[in-house]
Amino acid sequence: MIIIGEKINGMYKVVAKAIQAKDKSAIQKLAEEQVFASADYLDVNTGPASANPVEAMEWLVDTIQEVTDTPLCLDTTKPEVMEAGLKKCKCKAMINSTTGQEEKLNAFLALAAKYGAAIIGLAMDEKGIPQDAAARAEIALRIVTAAMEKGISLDDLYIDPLILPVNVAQPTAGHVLETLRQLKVLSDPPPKTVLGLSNISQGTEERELINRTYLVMAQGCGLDAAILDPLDSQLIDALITADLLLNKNIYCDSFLKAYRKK
Ligand code: THG
Repeated sequence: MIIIGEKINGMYKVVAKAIQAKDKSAIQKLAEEQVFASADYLDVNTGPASANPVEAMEWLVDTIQEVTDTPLCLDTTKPEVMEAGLKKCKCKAMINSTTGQEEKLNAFLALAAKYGAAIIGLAMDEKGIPQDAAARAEIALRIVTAAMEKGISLDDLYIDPLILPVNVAQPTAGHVLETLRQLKVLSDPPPKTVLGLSNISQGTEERELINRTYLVMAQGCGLDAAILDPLDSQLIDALITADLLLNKNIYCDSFLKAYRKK
């Protein structure tokens, strides 16, 4: 499982404040903690309130790269903010994200090709987020085809079926699992899959339990990567255990210790 640390997101008050105050140490601490806790990538999102998102993205990328060479997953809907971040990245980045909407898809796929970046494609388009698994898979197929036309390797493409909070969109949890299963038989090899796990528990009670339970269910359906909170150690232990039970890692008595990446 590829772990993308979610904590450097202006959605969090500490991060929004740090961006505003240009407080490097607050961001660098979050970067180092997540890397220590097994993150393979760090998500970088300036947040909804950022007054100058281009400047904020550049500052975040520079600030993080001062303390780690862990690859970054640049999380913005704006092509100009994405390109500003990509220009600064020293490692191969991940673009988070495009949708199936044609204009957007073309703009972001062009950036992926130009900068040699991986890219996440959300299973939504100009009509919004689809109701069922079949409609999600159809948009995913459109994104896969467009990426291949642009010469982007399937290996660099991650499809996100888009999970929503269980307290407002309960049937989505099942639709997303079904989409993950369908994507696995779309092609051989199939495109990779990713989820923004914490979405599922926004505004609910027992957030950590919901995140942890859903993650292992999604792993059972073939999920390849997740944007999640790596500082939740019980979540990481569940992830490692699910990978073991899926025969992705070999059992040894100290499997938790052995498969924690740090
Ligand atoms: N897919 C993709 N990218 C994504 C998402 C996705 N990026 C953003 C998001 N969804 C994943 N990241 C988060 C980060 C934080 C939270 C949820 C998802 C979160 N934040 C607290 C909250 O809203 O309750 C903030 C609490 C605070 O202010 O401290 O839950 O789906 N490709």
